Amino acid sequence: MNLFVIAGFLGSGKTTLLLSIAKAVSAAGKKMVVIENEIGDISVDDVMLEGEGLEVREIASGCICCSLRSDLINTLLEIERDYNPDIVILEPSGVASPKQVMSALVGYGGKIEHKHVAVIVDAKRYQKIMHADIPIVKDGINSADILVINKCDLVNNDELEMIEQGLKKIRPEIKTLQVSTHANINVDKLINTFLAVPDNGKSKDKVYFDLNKGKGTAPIAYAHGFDIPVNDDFNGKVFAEEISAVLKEISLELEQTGCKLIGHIKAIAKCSSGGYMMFSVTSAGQCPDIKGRLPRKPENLKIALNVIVYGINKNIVEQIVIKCLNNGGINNG
Ligand SMILES: Nc1nc2c(ncn2[C@@H]2O[C@H](COP(=O)(O)OP(=O)(O)OP(=O)(O)O)[C@@H](O)[C@H]2O)c(=O)[nH]1
Ligand SMILES: [Mg+2]
Repeated sequence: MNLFVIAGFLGSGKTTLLLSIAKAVSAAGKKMVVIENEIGDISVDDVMLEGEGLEVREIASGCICCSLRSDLINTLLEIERDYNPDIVILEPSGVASPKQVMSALVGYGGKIEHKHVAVIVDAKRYQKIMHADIPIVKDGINSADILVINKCDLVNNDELEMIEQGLKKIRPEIKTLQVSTHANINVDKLINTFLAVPDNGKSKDKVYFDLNKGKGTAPIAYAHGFDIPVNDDFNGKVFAEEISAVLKEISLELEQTGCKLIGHIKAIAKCSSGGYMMFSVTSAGQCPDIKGRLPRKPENLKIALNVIVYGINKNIVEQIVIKCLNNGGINNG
């Protein structure tokens, strides 16, 4: 069994990239399982990946790098016993320390031939995220086997050069790869790198990450799940516009109320008979990226909304979410 970890800060593009890689790996005839560990009480990513036909194991809300170490080990043992896949792809939550995730596997009783950690760097938000000085971001850069500079389609060459230089200051020897999942730039190279890089033994490192370091910069995760009544005159386009307007409003209000950094605001609408629509916002005032499709006349719609932000009180996040949903005319039960 080979373990590939796709780590990186909130909203850097892990799941989007994972989906492209997973499809290619499956198409190459390899047996593969995806493990998702998402921050927040409601998962969004696994709903989306399952909607794309993938087999996903979810590890309950909480972070696999600290409190859920045994869950990770047990899940892997179970997967090895029941499926024995060629490849396991693990997406730790965007606030997990990749170093701790790998350290959590020390003493794993099963057989992992090859481990490889790709850390995704968000090119568009590079400066903002680095300035926020969140310990796990630097920790991620330090523990990567490869740094994937994603969202290249959103920045120019000068910005890319500046990011490369910034990363090389921290890890002079590190391999970097400039990627755009949306524009399909270098995703194939990443897939090849994934399959080719040998285990460098990093997982045998001792844990030295200081948990207390992150105290001042802990994220707030607020989750909200509800059903939406669907009428005969349901219109998917109007629905998408309404949800988009609400999410944009939430991001703006959060910023105006002093939120230090938007990690990821994401929502998924799912219909029980199949089909989903996912919305994602990673900066204030951004029109959400939308992925997926709903049936023309869904018989029901379940919404899961996850807001992960820094530097703001959870009650205020809740108030803002409820207010914006109400203002947007979204009946949130
Ligand atoms: N422009 C652009 N956007 C991208 C690219 N890759 C991902 N995104 C967008 O970035 C946002 C976050 O993507 P996700 O794949 O959900 O990020 P993630 O790292 O899995 O997020 P979390 O699991 O919440 O930490 C989405 O709106 C994606 O559409 C890219 O190459 N270019
Ligand atoms: Mg994700």
